[in-house]
Amino acid sequence: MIESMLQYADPLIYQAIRNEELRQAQHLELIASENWTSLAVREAVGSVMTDKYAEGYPEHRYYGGCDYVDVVENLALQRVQELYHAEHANVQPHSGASANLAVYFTALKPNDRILGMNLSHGGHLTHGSPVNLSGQLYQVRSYGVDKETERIDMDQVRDIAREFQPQMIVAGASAYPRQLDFSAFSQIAREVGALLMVDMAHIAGLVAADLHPSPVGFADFVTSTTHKTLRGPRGGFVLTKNTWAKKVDKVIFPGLQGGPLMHVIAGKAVAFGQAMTPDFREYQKRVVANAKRLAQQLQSRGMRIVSGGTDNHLMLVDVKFSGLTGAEAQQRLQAIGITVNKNTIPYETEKPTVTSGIRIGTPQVTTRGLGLAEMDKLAQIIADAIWGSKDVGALEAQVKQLAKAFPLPGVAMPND
Ligand code: DSN
Repeated sequence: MIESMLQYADPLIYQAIRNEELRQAQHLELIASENWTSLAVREAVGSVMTDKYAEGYPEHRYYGGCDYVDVVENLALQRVQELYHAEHANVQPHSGASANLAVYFTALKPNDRILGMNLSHGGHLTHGSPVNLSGQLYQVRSYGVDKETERIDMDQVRDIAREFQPQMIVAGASAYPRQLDFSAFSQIAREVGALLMVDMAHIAGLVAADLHPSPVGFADFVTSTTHKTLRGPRGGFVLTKNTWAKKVDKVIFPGLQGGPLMHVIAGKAVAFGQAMTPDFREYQKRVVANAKRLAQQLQSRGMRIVSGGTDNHLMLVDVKFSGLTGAEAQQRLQAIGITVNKNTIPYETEKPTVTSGIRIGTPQVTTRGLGLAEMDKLAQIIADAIWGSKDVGALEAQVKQLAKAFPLPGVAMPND
């Protein structure tokens, strides 16, 4: 029994996984935080490394038999440090949220003050939202984007920081289409005596490819996930200077986590290795070029793009003018085979479950090979769906055709 393949051992789970694979292959996935991992990454994640307990760190484990997991974790550490020119790394955080919590627990005391980006302006739950532990353990103030430019107003950040005197400033976003000025954040942090944490989860791939300025060197702590633009397995990591190394390692284990997910760390190591290649840099260039083109084309079809465009892999589309809410637009696109998520826009007037916008990202469709010509096509399909100006069946057929022309690597498709 234990050696039988999933298909026979558990047909229900097998079928659900197969259905998900086909869903991803037959639809166009435009969720900005998703991607399509390489077969090599998935092979590592699906390997025997999942069976091994390895509490501790390489060469200092609480269990025997750790020779090969040590090889894997050491390679992951060397690679991520080289990739981002970091003094110290920890690749054990199970997620970006755990990585952020680890930094807070490393550098702050309960009731300390943190200044992070407003969630509804593009920030993240773990940057001080009241529904997250970060908003419950610490006093929080937030900065946002300017009403006119819809870009972060660094003067506002400085003013709030001077008044609030935070112990930590958090930079980084999950729905911000513009470049982040880490140098300015770091100057403000120094001026008010705060530490700077940059959560680069969304842009980690762009930073690795030198297409976005790196926070390393400006920030005391850099956190990230591995599965967004970076195209690795689902997980997190922390980068820091040597001065914080011991403390952050201790907070992650034994402070917050138990046994590291060695299979995921193996996948991270593979992804970090892939991110060092010229191919990866070319891929990231295409991700950004595709996002810019899609944003321009949507604009030319009457859509309002928050801040007027994008510098990175994502854009926010304000769908209010079409008479739809974000939730309705998401639903309408879903019906024709395009997956996006509803998203608040700056100065949002709707509930987070409704919203006035959708967030669109190009990492996954770029991995499957869509280029500028396809962005033009996609913009036409999305705009027609949102304006309700074309037959749903016809739009669905166009999406199917695009998806078929750009198969996901390694997916066996059923015969038509
Ligand atoms: N859920 C992620 C995103 O979609 O951006 C952030 O954690």
